[in-house]
Amino acid sequence: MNTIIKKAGLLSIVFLLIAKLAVCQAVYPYPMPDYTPTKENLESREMFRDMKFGMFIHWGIYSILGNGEWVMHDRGIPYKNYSRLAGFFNPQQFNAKDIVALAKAAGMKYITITSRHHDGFSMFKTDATGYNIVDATPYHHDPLKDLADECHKQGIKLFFYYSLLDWGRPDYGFGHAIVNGKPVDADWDHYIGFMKQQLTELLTNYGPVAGIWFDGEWERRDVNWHFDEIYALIHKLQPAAMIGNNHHIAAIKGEDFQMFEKDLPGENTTGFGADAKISQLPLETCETVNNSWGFNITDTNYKSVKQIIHILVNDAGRNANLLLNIGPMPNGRVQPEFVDTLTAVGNWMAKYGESIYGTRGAIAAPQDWGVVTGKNNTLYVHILKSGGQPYIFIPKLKQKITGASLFDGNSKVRFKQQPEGLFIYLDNVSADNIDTIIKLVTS
Ligand code: FHN
Repeated sequence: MNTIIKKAGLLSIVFLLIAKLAVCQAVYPYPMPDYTPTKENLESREMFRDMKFGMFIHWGIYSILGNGEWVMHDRGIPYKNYSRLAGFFNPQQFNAKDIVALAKAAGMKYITITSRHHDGFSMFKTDATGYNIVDATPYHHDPLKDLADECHKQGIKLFFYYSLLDWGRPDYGFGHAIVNGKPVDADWDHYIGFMKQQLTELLTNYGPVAGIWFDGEWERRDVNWHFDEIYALIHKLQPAAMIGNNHHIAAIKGEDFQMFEKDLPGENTTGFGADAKISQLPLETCETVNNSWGFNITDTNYKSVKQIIHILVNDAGRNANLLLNIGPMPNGRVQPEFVDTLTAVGNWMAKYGESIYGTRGAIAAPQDWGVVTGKNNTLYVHILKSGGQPYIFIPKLKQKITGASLFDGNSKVRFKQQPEGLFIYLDNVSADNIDTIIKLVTS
């Protein structure tokens, strides 16, 4: 009898584990790579978690129109007319050294740049199409090469954003009906081959690439994207490179990180996150400084420095990175409003980065007042908002706390630990307008 109960118990544990895995990993109807992450890849994942803060760059010929990267689609500009923009794209003032220096000044550790967005224009030298910055513009130069060289020189990791969706290529067949997993009157197999050629170039010609950031899968859910071949190709060309796919669903086998667009992990303010169950992979939120990804000349809806720091801290507390976007202008420079904000965030990071970089979150559930991060035997309590009480409470803290002090000035802070959690008393704590950080020592 006992053995039967034990067996039943064991079976239900196995069942629960399978169910839990299923919740975190999306079931994809097409073949997926039989992928076991390599040692290099696992190291990249930890390094990614340590970095915490990156720069997203949306830049393309659309910047000329100053109305974001969706301008071709939103204004219904035919591909033929839109492609004329290439003829006058000449970003003489693009300076990779300055951009990388700006990222560093902001405290960012990596850059993710659009190599090709949904408009289909390749911002790098490619033999797969003439519709690229070297062959189709008067600039005749590859800015991604400059950026890669500069990133390698200045110790910044580089990821390439790559759009799966293409609004213009006939082989993609945008807007065509999908029958038997392929768009009709298009050449889907050719399109897959085209992407493989471009990804091979990106992972061969630019030195070590930290990862590929896919986007656009959501445009057609019912085709075979050949992720089994595409992901295997990337992992074969650069085993340390990480793969993320902004498909807004749970991670799929072969992916190495999971991103959340304009939401903290687990939130769904955008409507994208309904099916995006949080995986065990490294996590990332991508956000804009104003409301636009690509350069937008009328969007002055700038987030404050405090708002951005709060997103960054809230992400860290949830074990996620922040990838903060800038959309350079058509001349290649970054607008001064972004430079100011990034520099101010960088000043904060220079002072308080210890409580962010290299930490892990999800130590305690996020609270109304803020979050907890931690590394080694220190926990950092980030009080972002006053709860109106002379104390804060961290429920169910597993670690035994032996000391508490204010990050600024190191003065001792009173606390009381009991089975339900930890009380931290704020009577002698002068609140910081952005983030009051209390350091806890664990035994
Ligand atoms: O459509 C894109 C959009 O232009 C932008 O690139 C963002 C960045 O996360 N992603 C897509 C929408 O999910």
